[in-house]
Amino acid sequence: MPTGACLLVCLAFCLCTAARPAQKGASALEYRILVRRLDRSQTIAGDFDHEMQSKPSALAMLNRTHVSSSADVEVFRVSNTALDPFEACEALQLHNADVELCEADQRLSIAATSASPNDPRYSDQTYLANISVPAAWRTGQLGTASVRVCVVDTGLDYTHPDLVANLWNNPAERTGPGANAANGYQNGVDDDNNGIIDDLWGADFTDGASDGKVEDQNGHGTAVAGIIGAVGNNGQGITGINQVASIITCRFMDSTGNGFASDAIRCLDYCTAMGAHVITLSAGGTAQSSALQTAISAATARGVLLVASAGNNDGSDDTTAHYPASLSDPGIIAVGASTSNKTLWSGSNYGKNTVAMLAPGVNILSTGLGGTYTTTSGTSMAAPMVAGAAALLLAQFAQNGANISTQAPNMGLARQVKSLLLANADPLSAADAGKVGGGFLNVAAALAAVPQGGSLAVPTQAPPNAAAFDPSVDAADDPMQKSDPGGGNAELSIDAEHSYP
Ligand SMILES: [Ca+2]
Ligand SMILES: [Ca+2]
Ligand SMILES: [Ca+2]
Repeated sequence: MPTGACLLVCLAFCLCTAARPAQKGASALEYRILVRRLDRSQTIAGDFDHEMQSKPSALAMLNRTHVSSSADVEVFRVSNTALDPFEACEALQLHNADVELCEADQRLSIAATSASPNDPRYSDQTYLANISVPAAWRTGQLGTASVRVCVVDTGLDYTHPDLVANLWNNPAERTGPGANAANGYQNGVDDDNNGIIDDLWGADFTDGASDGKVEDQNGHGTAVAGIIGAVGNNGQGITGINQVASIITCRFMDSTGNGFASDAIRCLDYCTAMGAHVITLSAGGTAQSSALQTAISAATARGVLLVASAGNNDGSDDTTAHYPASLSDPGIIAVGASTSNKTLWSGSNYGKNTVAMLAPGVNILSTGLGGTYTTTSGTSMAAPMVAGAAALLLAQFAQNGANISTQAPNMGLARQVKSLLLANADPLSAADAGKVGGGFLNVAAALAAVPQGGSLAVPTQAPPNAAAFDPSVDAADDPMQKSDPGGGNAELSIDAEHSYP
């Protein structure tokens, strides 16, 4: 084993197995550094301790977390009592001739979150003010990594610099035997025994796959994720509704934005097993799947809120079903898209019994593939607004003392979140109110209504989706159902209007 590798193992071991022998009065700095070097296949070979002999505490851990594709840098997590990022980089470059660049990851030098985030394109995210997110942030609630949102979609650009810090990282897979920086923490072993090998950021079930290859080949899932939880106040790009988040990804749709219900079902099971509180599914199809309904019911029975897009056919989900938005389940919240004027967007589906509320869905700026940013329209972008709002509310529930565990039957949690979002929505115009069950998303109003002490009152009034679509009415007239190529395995497609590069 090369000296450098030994050192890395030793340093990681020391940190993992024993409390750091803290220096008097010193507490460990936690930060990340970005490194670009000529040959990433090798571990860093320099003697970190050499220059630090005079320091009371050497670099305790140099742990590569991921590689950024757009900037071509590796990201290392550092825990140290003596060195600041500048000194750590100085030492690295002194002893490693191939280190071209080393700098502090920006998050350290700036406050982690702020009610006035410094993200340069925040001013282009006018939809945030539209749904009163800044007012919600001013209460001090900016999101938390202890609430998990699972994005069931086309995958994720998991190296996007404006997403990485807010992505769930499967701890069991990351620390499995032999998982290290050199192999990208992929040891070829299912370390948490959940059936998926090396599911570091989530799972891929596209076309019957069962692996951890969640890379987004479409861009849709990456845009959805950014709305929910792009890293806030990190000096780059945009901010999510949750400036801090924990986003799990589950990929079931391919590069064309299409996938099978059977694969979506496996995603629902996976998200639930991984402890998701909110699942967002910005996709739909017109063919009914009772298996999909069963999987959703299993998730919502544990308190998981499923946020679904209403669809972009300018039609009623009450009369022509759009699954899963039209499914009958009180733990589903189906979202239609509005314009920036809080009116129903002309392309959005609607339905008094099925579509619970509206959120912005036109020209929505979010994260794109390859570390870029992109603008997309459709109910696909409206649904993650509500999912993001739900996550922020759950963060407040937790702060107020509620048990937000989804590990036991806890149906009241999803119902309560849904109820708060609906009860505190802005009223719609008379014309729109005739087409949509609830109002327009108001995050600040809903957040302010989260009860103190964590008491959960199950709403007595039946919300939209309690009755929802009756498939016996017109399923026989549904052309998609008649021609379902999957032999009962319904197909789902993204609900977005965008051509991705
Ligand atoms: Ca696994
Ligand atoms: Ca593994
Ligand atoms: Ca940002």
